[in-house]
Amino acid sequence: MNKKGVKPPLRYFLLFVFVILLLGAARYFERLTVPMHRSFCPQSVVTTNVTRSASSINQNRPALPATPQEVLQLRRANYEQPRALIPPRNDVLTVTPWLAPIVWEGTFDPDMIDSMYKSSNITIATTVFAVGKYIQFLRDFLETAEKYYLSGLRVHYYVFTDQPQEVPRVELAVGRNISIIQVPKYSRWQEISLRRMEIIQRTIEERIHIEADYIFCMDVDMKFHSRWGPETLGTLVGVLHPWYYEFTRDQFTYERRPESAAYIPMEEGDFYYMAAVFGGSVKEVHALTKKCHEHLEVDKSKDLEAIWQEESHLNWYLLYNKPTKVLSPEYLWDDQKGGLPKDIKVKRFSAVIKNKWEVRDNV
Ligand SMILES: [Mn+2]
Repeated sequence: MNKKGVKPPLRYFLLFVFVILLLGAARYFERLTVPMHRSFCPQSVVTTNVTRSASSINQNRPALPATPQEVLQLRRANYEQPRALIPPRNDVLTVTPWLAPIVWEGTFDPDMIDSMYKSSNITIATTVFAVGKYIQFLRDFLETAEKYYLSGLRVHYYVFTDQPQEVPRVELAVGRNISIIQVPKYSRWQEISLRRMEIIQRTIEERIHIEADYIFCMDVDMKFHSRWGPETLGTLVGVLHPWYYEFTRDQFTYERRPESAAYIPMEEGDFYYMAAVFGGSVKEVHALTKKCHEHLEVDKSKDLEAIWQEESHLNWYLLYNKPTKVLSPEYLWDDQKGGLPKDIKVKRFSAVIKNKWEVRDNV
């Protein structure tokens, strides 16, 4: 018997067990610390970034509106593969010569677009003018917008009216709100149209540049009929006029008098855009409304009024400042055109049929 009472083989065995336990413990602590370190660090960096950018969007907005983030992320998802040699539509133009997409049904994946914008944290300002008898269109506009317009995104409506008390109460979805802004009533509808650019410009400077990332300026005598999604968002957005998209440039009703600031010569022009909708980043729409307002003033000082008021100036602007996205007439139809031709697969937004003698104080 050994004095210490432990036989040498057993001592070696215990030493062996001790070493094994030590190695195991080392492994265990390594697993606890190293991978945690690896995964925790980058995550914390990402989290800080997200927090910082989110708070800078909400609180520290620059004095001039910034261009919204154009690169959006899409997590792993199943969707139809885009094929380089198979165009989704071959009956319509889907891209301009300056490479801006023209948005038609069938050219985009609505589910993909929705999931890309779902967590983008953006607000879209939407202006409408409900002045004089045009207030009667506001309820339908808002109710159908709540059904189809940029669903699931934050929308801030700015209703300009001479009768704030007549603005209908429409139930708004979460994340959507409405501001009512009083404007004077003008005697001629052309004057309302002429003043619109100035009022939008001023409201962007006063508050919209803080309150939104994108903006759409819309006519109120309109209704939504189906999806108007974030596929419409872009830096500068124009919409093809439903009555002119088949015409050649010499047939467009551009302003043709060289004395006007809206003048476009016969041999120039891409499309005829309808002023019932224009939009883009707050910064670009600010530049647009400022320039159009300036040109409207220049014309006014010469006692000139462009043939289609602000629409003529909008067309001048979009000819020399190319839109980054063009919306097809699906996004701006006219109910007076009757049934849809075969190139228009869906009516998303349209001008309601109205009796001009009933809604206008002058015809
Ligand atoms: Mn209209």
